[in-house]
Amino acid sequence: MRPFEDSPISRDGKVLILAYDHGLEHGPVDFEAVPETKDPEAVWDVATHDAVSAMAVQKGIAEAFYPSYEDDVNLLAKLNGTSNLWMGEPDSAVNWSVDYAAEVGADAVGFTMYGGSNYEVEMAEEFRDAQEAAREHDLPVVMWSYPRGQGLKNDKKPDTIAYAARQALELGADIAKVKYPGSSEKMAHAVDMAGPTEVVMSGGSKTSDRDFLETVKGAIDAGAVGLAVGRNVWQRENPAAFLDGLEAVIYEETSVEEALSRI
Ligand code: FBP
Repeated sequence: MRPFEDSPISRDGKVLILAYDHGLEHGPVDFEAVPETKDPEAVWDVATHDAVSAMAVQKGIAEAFYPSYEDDVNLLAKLNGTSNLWMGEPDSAVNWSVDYAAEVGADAVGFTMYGGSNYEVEMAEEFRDAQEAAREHDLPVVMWSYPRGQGLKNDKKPDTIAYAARQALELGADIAKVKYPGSSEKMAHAVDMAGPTEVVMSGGSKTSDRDFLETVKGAIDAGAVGLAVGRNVWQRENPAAFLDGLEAVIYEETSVEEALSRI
């Protein structure tokens, strides 16, 4: 395993993963705010922004578009994913193998883990196979660590999020992507529980420029190395301008006021 700072998806030890898999996870409804973003070709250009250290996509989008962007964008192959049409207990189909992702040019792999789901055991076993194959290819592993399922009434409880961060460490992820538990102090507890596994904040549904930047700043101040974000970039009229603001908060650790002035 490479030290995190040498990982292809780290920029000076920080990370901004731009996620473009919401068309699968949530469906076309997510494109309604800014319809141009339904076109994958248009969004790859946004991913060439300096702030973006990796673009997370599913197999079909990678196969169709990554050959044209491999010199300019780091590919994070999101290995599993499920549509919002699935009504069962949380689960996520493994849609491509690590070997195939590496062939397509992946610089890292991502995997959703629903701790607490009735399918947790099967998902952990699938994660084991993916994590060990990723080690063979020297690819960093990002776990979307989302406790979710019939036994969990509140997946944003600070203790639940700290547990999610810990689960990512124990199962061998290099980076844990967790929800923001509501304050910088509570996020710091999750970062603490993750030990050597780095933590990034999960974006979530769209909020105002200021609210989102304040949340990201809270995560960075807590020791998170960055952010994995989809809707809070794609559902803005000018995604590149908002990335300027995120770049300031994440990489330069500026104030929110300063970041807002760059948008
Ligand atoms: P968002 O910032 O829009 O939440 O997207 C980031 C992401 O990780 C995507 O990869 C994925 O589509 C989404 O979160 C899934 O999260 P959830 O199931 O909570 O909506």
